[in-house]
This record gives sequence, C-alpha cells and structure tokens, in this order.
Amino acid sequence: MTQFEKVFRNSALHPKPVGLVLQYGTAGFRTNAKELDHIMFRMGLLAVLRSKKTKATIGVMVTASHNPEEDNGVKLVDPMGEMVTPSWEEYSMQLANAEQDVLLTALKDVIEKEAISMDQDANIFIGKDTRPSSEKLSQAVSDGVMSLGGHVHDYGVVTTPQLHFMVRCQNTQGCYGSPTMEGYYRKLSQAFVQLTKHAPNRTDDQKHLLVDGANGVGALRLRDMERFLQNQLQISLFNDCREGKLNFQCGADYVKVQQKPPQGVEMSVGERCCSFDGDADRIVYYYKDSDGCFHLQDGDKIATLIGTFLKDMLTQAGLDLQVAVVQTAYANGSSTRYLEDVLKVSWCTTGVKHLHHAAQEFDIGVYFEANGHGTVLFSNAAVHKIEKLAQDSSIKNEKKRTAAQLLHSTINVINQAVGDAISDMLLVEGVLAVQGLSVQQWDAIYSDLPNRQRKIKVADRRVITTTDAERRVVTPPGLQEAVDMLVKKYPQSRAFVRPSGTEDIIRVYAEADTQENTDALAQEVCLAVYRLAGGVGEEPKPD
Ligand code: G16
Repeated sequence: MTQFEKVFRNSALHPKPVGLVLQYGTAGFRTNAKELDHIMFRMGLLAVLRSKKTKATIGVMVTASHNPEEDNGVKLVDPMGEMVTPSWEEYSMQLANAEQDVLLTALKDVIEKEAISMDQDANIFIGKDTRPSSEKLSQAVSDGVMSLGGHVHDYGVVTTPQLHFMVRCQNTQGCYGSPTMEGYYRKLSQAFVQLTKHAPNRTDDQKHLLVDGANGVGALRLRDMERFLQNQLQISLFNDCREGKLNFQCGADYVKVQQKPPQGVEMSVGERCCSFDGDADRIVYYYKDSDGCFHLQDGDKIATLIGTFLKDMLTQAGLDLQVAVVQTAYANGSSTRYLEDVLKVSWCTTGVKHLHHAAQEFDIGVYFEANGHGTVLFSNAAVHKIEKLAQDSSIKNEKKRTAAQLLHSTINVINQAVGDAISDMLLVEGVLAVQGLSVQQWDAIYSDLPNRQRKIKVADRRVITTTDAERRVVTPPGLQEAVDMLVKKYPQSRAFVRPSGTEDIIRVYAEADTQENTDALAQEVCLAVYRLAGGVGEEPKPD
C-alpha cells in the first residue's frame, strides 16, 4: 500500500462531517471538541509536511487554552518554537475543510506548491492539556502523523509553552536547552535561583506566592517544578485540578475579564497572587488592599515591569541595545502613555503570532497582550553581547558586573519560544526580588484607566471586519460611526469591537475616565453591535 493509500484509508477512521467548515483562528482551530477529530488527524498530516519542508521537528499541541472545558483545539509549533508561519495557515484550512473524497488532492496540492520531498524524514512532538477530550484527539494527531510516515514523540500532558520549548531545544541541537521535562525545569529554575542570589535576606513572606492553576495543566507541571526552586519561592497552589472545573470561575482569562479574584483562592491583604490560564501560556497578577479592593497587574503591568528593568540593567551594564514593548489595542491607555516616555512602543494585531514577529524587529522585544500572554525576545547579537559581558572577569565596576550577570540570568529564565506562565512567573518574581519591590509598589508605577471587556453573541461573527490593528471596524456599515459617536460622549475614552478568533463571539473593549463611564460606554457599544451586526438572544444588559 502506498503512503497516500494509507492516508486515504486511515482518514476514513476520522471522517469529516460533510459541509463543516472551520476557520484557522487567532491561535489555530478551536471549537467544541466533538467537531475536531478529523481536524486533528489532518493537522497530523500537515505537521508531517511542515517537518519535511523545514527539515526540522514540528510540534502539535492539543488544547483550547482559556476556552470552556467542552471545547478543544490545536496549535502548531514551528521549528524555533514559535507559532506556525501564517503562510501555512491557508494550507491548514485547505486540509481541514476538504471533503473526504478530495483530501488527497488537497494534500498533494500542498506538497506540490511547497515542492516537498516525501523522502525526507518527519519528526513531530505532541502534547496535550488536561481536557477529557484531549487524550482521544491527540491520538488522532498521532494517527495522522503515522499515516504519512512521520515519527511521533508524545510528551503527554504538558503546558503549551513546554511543548514549544521542547521543539526549540530539539531544533537547536540542545543549544537552547535539553528537550526533556527535567531540562525545562532545570534551565528555568537555575536561572531563577541565580537571579534571587542578588536579593539575599528575603523573608518568607516575600518569597510567598499564591497561584491559581485554573484547574489545568499549569498546576500539575508547577507542582513538578517546585522541587527545583531551592525554596526561593514558596508557592500556595489553588485550583490545582483536584476538584473544580477547568477555567470555570478561575484562571487568567476569568480574572482579567471579570476584574475579580478567582474562586477558590484564599487571599489575605497585600498578598501577591497570580493566575495561569488553561494551558499555562498566560499569567496575570493581583492583590487585595486593606480596603478589600482588588488590584490587577495584567500583561501591560508585566511588560512595564520587565521592560523598565531590562532598560535599567542595560544602562548599568553600559550596553547600547534597544528595548521595545509591543502592545495590541487591548493595552490600557495609561500603560502606553507611561511606556512611551521611557521605551519604544510598537503596535500590532491581537494574537501572539503577530506580536512575536513584531518583537523580533528589536534587539530586545518585550511583548505582552493585556490578557497576560507574552514573553521577551533577545536577538542573537544581544544574547552574544550580554553573555560576553557577563563572562568578562576583568570588569572592576561591581554595578556593571552585577547588571551583566542579572541580564544573563534573565535571558535564561525566559522561555523565548512563546509566552509561558511558569517562566513569566519566575521572571516577575525574580525582578520584584532583585528590585526589592512589593506588589503594591509595582502596581503604583502607573494607574490603569478604568476598562471593561464584554462578549456579544451574533449570528455570524464574520460580518464584523476590522482594520488598523483591529482598532477600527470596516463592516458592517455604520458600526464604526456609532462607536465614534459614543466615544465622544466620555472623557479620555476609547472603545473598539472585533470578532474573537478563539470563541464564537464579538469582543467589545472600552476605557474611560471613571468606571461608571467605562461601563456605560461598554454597554452602549454592545447595544450598537447587537443592533448593527446581527445580535442573537436577548439584548445585552449592563454587567
Ligand atoms: C489566544 C492567542 C492570544 C489571544 C487570545 C484571545 O490565547 O494566543 O494571542 O489574545 O487567544 O484571542 P481572541 O480575542 O481572538 O479570542 P489562548 O491563551 O486562548 O491560546
């Protein structure tokens, strides 16, 4: 039997529902798990082609991240650990949506267009989150890979960033680290411990952190990592999968959107807390003040903390490297104003795949979405300069030597492949420790403008199209004009509307001078969306 005959035969075991069309979204395919078996098999096929094309190991992660437990999805990982290149998204849709009888034609079309040599070996790393559907769906990925003659290494239940890390380690022949779970834990925790050596005498309270694991894989893997941290971090873990549902009233997305603490976390006044999302590629921090008020340190605050720290260290080390922060439309206006005074700020469309590429333009690119998804990228030249300085034993100036060592450890604590809640947590903890900052002092760097995010259900979210990094609506006609009119009513206000690429909803963002005005603006924009873009169900009511 030829390879193609085998694909044809096995694809019948993962049949596509006739007529079902799925879009490649912000982070791959994502929908109810029941609709995904054929997608997984076909993404296994595509991963083999991508591996043959790049002559490198490719990753396939089965997860729906922040979505509800009944959803699932798939993220493809390119050779350096980044999201698959956008030019292959089209191929993934071609394969995903081909009816059964033309699947081979679609497959051969990609092979031909990309001039892929089918004699080339293919290696695929597979990971999955803790969803009940993930086991079977990751098996469908394996079936796809093996049908086309690829080799599978199944890492089992891992965080999305861990899988990205493994792919990068494998394709850099170990230069980035060892492609094993132990390799991941060792690399990050050793760098973290090095950072904390510059912050001796911390009290147990200062080392203490409350973590909400969203009842997901991040909780499991953080438990595994604890023993490597040499007691430099004392973690109280909540929502750790023992009871409670994945992402339900907990996790980074819930905390960010609802602007309130997750269920199941016992917070005392002033205690540092953080939440991961369902596949641990996002993190947000928060605390409660003595009046019981909740304070959120989201991705913007994390980017500010890290960006300004890196800039200070570079100045002290005497290194002339440019640090830039990449933001999206969701960035709070106050964060942008603050950052523009101290660093270069660049904009791009929502989705880490876009931010990652934008950040690669700089010596050091810090990118964070407000929802807590982000990391820091160092160019090869920047890494080389920092490493050289950190190893230079002839430096007499102690401040300069320390700064170089801190920069070096910072590089190693960061998972540069992709945003990583565990790595970002260690980075934030390390920076706060080194700078002797409390969570309140970090929060006080600037004050967020009140903001609100809402979700609206419409009959077909594709009716809304956008431009200008998703900050302006193009269709349906009249919607942008309506938003513009509403924004004029409130001081310091801003609002935008965009279709989600991960959930079947429209997202509305609003900010203004007071929470009352923000909520009123958000409500009015929701009504405009509902009326002009085909809202379904009851009219949106104030939150
Ligand atoms: C994914 C993307 C993020 C994006 C988020 C929400 O995150 O990786 O870049 O911000 O979806 O996207 P949207 O607003 O289009 O629904 P995750 O953590 O869910 O994989």
